[in-house]
Amino acid sequence: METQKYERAMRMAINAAEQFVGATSPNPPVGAVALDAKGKILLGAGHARAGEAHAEAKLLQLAEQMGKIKEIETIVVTLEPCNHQGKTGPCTAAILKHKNIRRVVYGALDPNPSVAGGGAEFLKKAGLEVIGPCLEEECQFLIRGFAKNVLVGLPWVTMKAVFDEKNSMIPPTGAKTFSSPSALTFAHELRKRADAIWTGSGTILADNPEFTVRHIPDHPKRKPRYLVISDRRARVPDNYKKAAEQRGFELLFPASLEEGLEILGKKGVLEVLVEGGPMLRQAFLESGLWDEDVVIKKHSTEEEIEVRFREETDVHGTH
Ligand code: AOF
Ligand code: ZN
Repeated sequence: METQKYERAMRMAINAAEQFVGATSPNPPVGAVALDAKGKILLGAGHARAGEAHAEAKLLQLAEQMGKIKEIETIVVTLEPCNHQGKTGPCTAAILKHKNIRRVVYGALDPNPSVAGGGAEFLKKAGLEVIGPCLEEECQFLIRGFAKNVLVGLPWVTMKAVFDEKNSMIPPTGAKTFSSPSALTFAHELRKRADAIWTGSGTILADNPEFTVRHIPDHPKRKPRYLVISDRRARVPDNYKKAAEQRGFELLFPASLEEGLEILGKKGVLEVLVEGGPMLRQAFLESGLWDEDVVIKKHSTEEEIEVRFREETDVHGTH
């Protein structure tokens, strides 16, 4: 298969995109790699945040700066290049400007209904060789939050829970409760990729959690994350709310799970991380409104991480 030739480059493009998962909302994370005529990888780039250059546009800017633009024959990109004038110009035009670029390999078609199919077709009509999808499942999985948001208007819901050896749930703050630093790092990576954290008043009253990304560097200049609090009895004290806002959160107090998710969807949130106690966890599990469940099981000296997906959830983002 002709796509197989490009899988290594596509993996690099996926890696370039992954760096910015959690920073791009409401845009998808996208990565691109440039190859020369011999198929050698010249450079890669990822889309850093909404309003800034798309992955392909950034790749071309970098190539110009590095004096490599004329060497590019192929662009390998995780998402079909856009063909619309949005916050930035169309990537198709940016690519066509350089006559030495003869081929575009894409990972997944853009699920955005206003963009889908347009870019790949347009480039084909313009005479480029367009190859794809390549590593489609991986590329769709990369943008699962974006796909869910543009198709059903809701964010991807990831639940996180930590259980001890007796199968009882450990408070979501995690600090000091982990035996290995890697589990703590993992927990903060989950936060880093989320645009919102969802918790309950019980957890706040019991643990006074910070919900910040501290054990790894957070995305620089990231816009404020939402902190959604299920607090039907209005028990969360004002000083917690103030402190959370000072830590950079925008607070939301929805009346129900449905309402909260709809608000987040409208705000362009791609992924929300649920970090609450057993009651909130149960409510999400029963509602069928979750997508991914990350369970960390603590043993005496190590942790075991299990990830499962809701059966009806479309992990390939075609919803
Ligand atoms: C790409 N490469 O890196 C991204 C794309 O408002 P704009 O101009 O930033 O456009 C956002 C839309 O463009 C977004 O909804 C998605 O369909 C596509 N994102 N496209 O070719 C990128 N981030
Ligand atoms: Zn674009």
